[in-house]
Amino acid sequence: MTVPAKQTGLLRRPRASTGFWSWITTVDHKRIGILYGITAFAFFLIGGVEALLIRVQLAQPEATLLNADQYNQVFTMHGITMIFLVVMPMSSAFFNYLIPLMIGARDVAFPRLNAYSFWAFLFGGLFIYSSFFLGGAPNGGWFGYPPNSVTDPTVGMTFYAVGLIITGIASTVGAVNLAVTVLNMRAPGMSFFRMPPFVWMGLVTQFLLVFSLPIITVALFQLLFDRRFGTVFYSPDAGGDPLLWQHLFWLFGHPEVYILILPAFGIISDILPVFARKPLFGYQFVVFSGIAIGFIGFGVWAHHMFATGMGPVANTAFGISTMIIAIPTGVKIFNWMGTIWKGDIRFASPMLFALGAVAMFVIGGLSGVMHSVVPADYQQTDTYFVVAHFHYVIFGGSIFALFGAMYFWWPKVFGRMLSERVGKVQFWFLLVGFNLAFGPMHILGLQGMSRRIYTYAESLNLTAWNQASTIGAFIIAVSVAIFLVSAIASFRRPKEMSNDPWDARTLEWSTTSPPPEYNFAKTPVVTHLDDFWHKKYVETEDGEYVPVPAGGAPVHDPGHGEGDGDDVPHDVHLPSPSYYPILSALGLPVLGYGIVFEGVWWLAPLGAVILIVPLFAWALEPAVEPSAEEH
Ligand code: HEM
Ligand SMILES: [Cu+2]
Repeated sequence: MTVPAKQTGLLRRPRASTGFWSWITTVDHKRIGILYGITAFAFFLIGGVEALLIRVQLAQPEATLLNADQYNQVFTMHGITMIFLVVMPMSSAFFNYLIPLMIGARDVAFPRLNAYSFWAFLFGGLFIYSSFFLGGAPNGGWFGYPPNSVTDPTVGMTFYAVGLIITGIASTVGAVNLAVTVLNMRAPGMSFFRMPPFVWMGLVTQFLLVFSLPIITVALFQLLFDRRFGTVFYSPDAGGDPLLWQHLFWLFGHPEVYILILPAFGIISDILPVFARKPLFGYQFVVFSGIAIGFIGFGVWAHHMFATGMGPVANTAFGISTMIIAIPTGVKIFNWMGTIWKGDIRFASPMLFALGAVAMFVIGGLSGVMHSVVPADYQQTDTYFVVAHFHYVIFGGSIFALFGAMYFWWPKVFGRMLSERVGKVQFWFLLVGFNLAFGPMHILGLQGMSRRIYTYAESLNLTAWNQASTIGAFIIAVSVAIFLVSAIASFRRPKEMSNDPWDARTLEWSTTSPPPEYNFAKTPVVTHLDDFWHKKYVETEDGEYVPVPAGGAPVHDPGHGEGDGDDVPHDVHLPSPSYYPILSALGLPVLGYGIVFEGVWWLAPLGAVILIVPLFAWALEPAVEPSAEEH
């Protein structure tokens, strides 16, 4: 049906509901989630190639694949990519797709803002990567320590400052949007303590983002001003202080670590109960320990700075606060163990990856507690021991869990399964490759191999373990390739997945796979934690749960909105697609180039116009087409 022309914006309103333009202009949280996922996965492949370059360079002494300068760019871009362009947006992909479904909502609170955060993230990432072709990529490490990050004469670190400000804008508006969605859009009966753990951890993550990103943004502006406009915030010879950067950076950077890991905690807490066929053990503890981690995470930043000469009092205080944060983390691990304890466990792929994430995270967590012992950290800091530690945490914890999430929710998102057989093969390749790649780095670190060194002398006896590590990295690459092939192959299968292939517990499994555009034909009414599961199983007199109806077939509950074609409700008004989010986001990199390069300064005001004019048009454009009847 066509929409009568009541044009209020500057452009004719987009109409396409399929094809390329429908994806460009979409404001549907599910499509935005898919866009986030595909983009983050593409960056994961790029970051992975960079990792392989690093590992080939380090596989033998005196290697010459990369020179020192290229090596600096590659490891810096690898770190930036994995943190800001892979793990964060991959988590956003799942939050965007799942949070509205899990809380029984039709969309996020601000659908166009949601599209804006995706495009700003994509353009920010492309902007940073364009530096490779425009004078050199950032080369000062993902944490950009001054004075090097200020004095380096190439444009790389200017790209770093501007690019991270852009992706920071994307994350901030995305976080506000998702937080408001959870706080305001829950279905009737979905009280806070009936929310799935993934939603809870999502909420804590959004708060961490909202409170920590402004700090790094200020720090990045100061770095940018130092580099481009001659201020001296971080220049010691002119009265500035490089340690100021370290404090501001880690005041953001440590909470950031939890921004990377809390989504994984949520994923694990949702997957384990389904495959252990038991409710999550100690749900309230999982929630409160997540909140506690969020709070304490802001009080431990200086454990990244023990060796900077803060003095014994500060070192001790931050050492102790760091040990304390291990407590709520340990609580979670016990909850997970309690959940699988005596469970009726199915070792399906999502379960394998979730268990792998827990195991690897425990190893990374233990070496993290070792770092909180100040004298030990003096020895370990800036060696490969640290590199081993953080890969066990963010690769072991986050990436394993995110793969688990992909296997778990794939049938919901695409209506098709990923092959279980291939999934298990992929899991074992990842587990073996991962441990071979990063396990030896503990030893290399203790042998004194320094971090970020681009080559080493044969006489140091570091070669064997480095070779093992490189072989491990290639096994990881094989695992990722297996996933990619399996993902593509899944689209060869017919789209015929049932609503609830895993016998799961949360609301998203009550609607069709994939869900209709409006998610639920009728807004679900929630009466329990794990409400969907309680609709499938009833308690007998002796406290056992048995399926309704006998035989275990999932109940057909029309109340939860099976969207089979013509029962499409006519009173559901969904926000219409819009050009303005992508247009306005496009202004950000244009403005950025004008700031990075003096020669094209005029791009700055032009970018500002591209940024602002569509915002006004957006504000004047009604969110829902007044006469839309198509839905
Ligand atoms: C095939 C998998 C991977 C391999 C072989 C690998 C290897 C490495 C190596 C050798 C370094 C250089 C360490 C240094 O000199 O400081 C490094 C840095 C880093 N990696 Fe990875 N990595 C992999 C995957 C990941 C993933 C999945 C993440 C995050 C989720 C990640 C995050 C980082 C970070 C943050 C840095 C620090 C960069 C910097 O210091 O600027 N890596 N990686
Ligand atoms: Cu930290």
